[in-house]
Order: sequence, then structure tokens, then C-alpha cells
Amino acid sequence: MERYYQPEIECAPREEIVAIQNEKLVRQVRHVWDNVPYYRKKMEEKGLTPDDIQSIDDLKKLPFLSKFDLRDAYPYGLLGVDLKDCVRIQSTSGTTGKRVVAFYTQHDIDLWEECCARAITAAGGTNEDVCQVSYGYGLFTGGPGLNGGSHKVGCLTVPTSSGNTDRQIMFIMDLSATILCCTPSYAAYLAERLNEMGYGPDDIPLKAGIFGAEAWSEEMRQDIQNKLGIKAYDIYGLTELSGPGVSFECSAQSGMHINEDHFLAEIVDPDTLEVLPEGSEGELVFTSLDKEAFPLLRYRTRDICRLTREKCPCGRTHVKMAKPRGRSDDMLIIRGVNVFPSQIETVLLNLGYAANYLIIVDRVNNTDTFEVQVEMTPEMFTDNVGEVSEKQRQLVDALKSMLGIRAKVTLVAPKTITRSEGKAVRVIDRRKI
Ligand code: DLL
Repeated sequence: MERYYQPEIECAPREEIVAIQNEKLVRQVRHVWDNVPYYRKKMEEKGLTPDDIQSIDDLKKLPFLSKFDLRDAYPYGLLGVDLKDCVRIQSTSGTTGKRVVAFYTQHDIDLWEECCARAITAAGGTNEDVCQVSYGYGLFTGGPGLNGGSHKVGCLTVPTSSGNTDRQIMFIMDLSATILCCTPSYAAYLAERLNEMGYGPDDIPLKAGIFGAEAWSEEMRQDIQNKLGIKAYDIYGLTELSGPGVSFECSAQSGMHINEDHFLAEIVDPDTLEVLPEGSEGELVFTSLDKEAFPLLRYRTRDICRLTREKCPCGRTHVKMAKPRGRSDDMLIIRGVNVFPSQIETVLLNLGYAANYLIIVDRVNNTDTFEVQVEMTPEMFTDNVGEVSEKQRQLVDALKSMLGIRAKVTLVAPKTITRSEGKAVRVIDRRKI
């Protein structure tokens, strides 16, 4: 049976959702105009006033915001309320330049946690569940967001945060945790450890996982589901818009419903910025319709994906986004060819490897070098040189047919590639060092 946290809005007829969006957009543009001089200036430069925005059809007139603006306006330049009305900040784990700092009023926290509660309920969560939150707590939004959502649903919340894998497993087994929230790469690691400790899918009390914060393939979903004996649900979000819960999967597991009463989505061509028709692949752009403290309009996420309004069997009416292929900035350009790490993951899992790999790119004599280190599973580990080179050849061919370019494949012994407890680091690009 499909469960909903707020059925009246999650399953509302399309006209009702559009009416809510129209009303909220007009109000939000006025709020930003009145309170965020940085964005008001951008509107003025385009000759716009709030009166030009009467409905969501006018959205395309508004200027975009990008990560560049966030850095430019750091830390307070995009704040929409007095600092005394803010109750929290969260921040990204950005490795280059300034971190993004997002601000929240109590109202913003409530709506964020509600979005996470919708995701947990869609994964079957009720007040009878034990929900272990193994996303990091602190500045990262994963832990605090799912923690708040879990409280709202009434689950017994186990705030383990990330890391200390043996303790995670102790709590899962001793408290009979039924829902696990963490990154997919950490879920894969927990599954590996549980299996090594002799727990098969039927011994593990978990029934659902809510995994996101990084790109993961359909093959990885199957692998985690089989090893943990659960149904694995994708969840998406970003700090700039609140955190996890901007969109989430339902039982159909075929794309994530965007919480359209709070976030208006567009797909644009990343080069021309032209809005693309439904179904096209492009950059995801979001407008937050009712956030007070950090009200971003037309924010360019750099995530590449597509939207679909096909009717969903779960009964929800909100638009769905496909799994993002990864950020446009995760995309590697190797010898002129676009390569997403998630494509490599697909190849590996299809050939029976686990998602333990590292991509190393460099430039030697003006030519890109491209190496993929792949960890053998214990079952395939062998000292037989002939067998190893046969496996390598098979991988080189499979990668070539997926990507169109040749990689050097190095097979490494089990357990030699560092496991991730949060977002996995899969790429070393020495060209940038
Ligand atoms: O990763 C928020 C989050 C926490 C989402 C927990 C889901 C679960 P940031 O650290 O700001 O926020 O990173 C946001 O991560 O723009 C995407 O590129 C990527 N991302 C997030 N969820 C997914 C997903 C959190 N389900 C950036 N699939 C986003 C693919 C994802 N990429």
C-alpha cells in the first residue's frame, strides 16, 4: 500500500499545483525584490519589476543565479531576512573556493523536514519504524534533514551519523533498524561488511534504504537491494535549496518526484540557457517558492537530467526527475570525450565487480591518459596472470563500447580501494593539480 505524508498536496490535481505555484512565485519575487538587493539589481539590469511576474509562465523572464553568484555574495549577500530571524546555517563540503553557506528560518527548517518526511513515508516509513540516519551530521545537510524528517514521521530515530561501521552494524542488528539513510556508496560498504560478518539478506532487519547525495547507477541499486534484502529509494537535494528532499522516489522506483509546491523545476540548455521541452536532457534549474532566508530564484544546479510528467502508478502528481547523470562538473572530458563516473560504475557492476573503483586522469606529452583501477571481488581474486589479463581485456573492451575511448585498466586486490563513509571520491584528475 502506497503511503503519503501529505496526500492532499502530493496527489493534488495539476491545476491545483499550478495555482499554488503561481501564487507563491508572485509572492516570492516580491519578497526577493524587497529584501535581496543583489538579485533586485539583476532584475533591474533586465528591466524587470515584480509586476512583470504574474504567473509561472513569466518565470523565463527572470535572471539566473549560479554558484558564481553564491560566491560573489558570500556570506550574507543573498539573505532574504534579518539575521536575527535565522536559526541555522548548513554548508556544502565544497573543496574549491568558498563553501556555500545556506541560511534557514524556523519556517524553512519546517518545510525542509516536511519534504524529508514525505520521502521517508514514500519508502514505507511509519511511527513503527526504526530509522537509522547514517548520513553525516553537522554542516552537511544529509544528517540533519533526514533526522528532522524521521522525527516528523514518528520513527524511532537512531542518529549514528556516518563512520564507525562496526557500531553502525551493531545498532542495525541490536535495535532492528528497518530504514537506513546514507549515501549509496556507504550503503554498499555496510552491505559488504554485513555479508562478511555472515549476515545474509534474510538476517538483516532493514526493509528500506533512502540513499542519495551522489550519483549512483541502477546496477548499484540492484546490488545493494540484493545484499541487504531491502528496497532502495533514491533521494535528491542540494544545500542551496535546503538539502535532501527536494525530490524523492516512490514505490515505482522510476525517477524522483520533485516537491513542486516548494520547488519549481526547469531544464535548460547549459550553453544557451534556453528552456528545453519536457523530456529533454539538460541542466536542472530550481526556483525555491517559499523559502524565507535563502530564497534562490532560477538557481543553476549544474546537475544534468530530464523531467517527465508521465502518470505515476503511486498516485503522486508531482513531476519526476530522472537520476541525475552527475554534475556537469563531475563530467570528465578525456581526449575530447565526455565521461561520467556513473557510466563506468554501470560497466563494472554488469560484469560482476562491486562499485569499488578509481579513475585517474593525467596529461602526458599533451595527451590525456585515462586509467581505471578496479578492485577484484574476493571470489575473482587470483594470482593466475593469464586470467587477470583476460579480465583486464574484457573490461577494456566493455569500457570502450560504453564510452567510446580506451582506458588502461588495472585490476587491484580486494580491499585496496578506500571505502567511503559519505560521498565517494572516484576521480583523481591530475590535470587540475
Ligand atoms: O548532497 C544533499 C543530500 C543529502 C541529498 C542527502 C540527498 C541525500 P550537497 O552536498 O549540497 O547536498 O550536494 C548537492 O549532490 O547538486 C547533486 O550533484 C548531488 N546529488 C544529491 N543527491 C543526488 C542524487 C546534498 N540522488 C549535489 N543523485 C547535487 C545524484 C545527487 N546526485
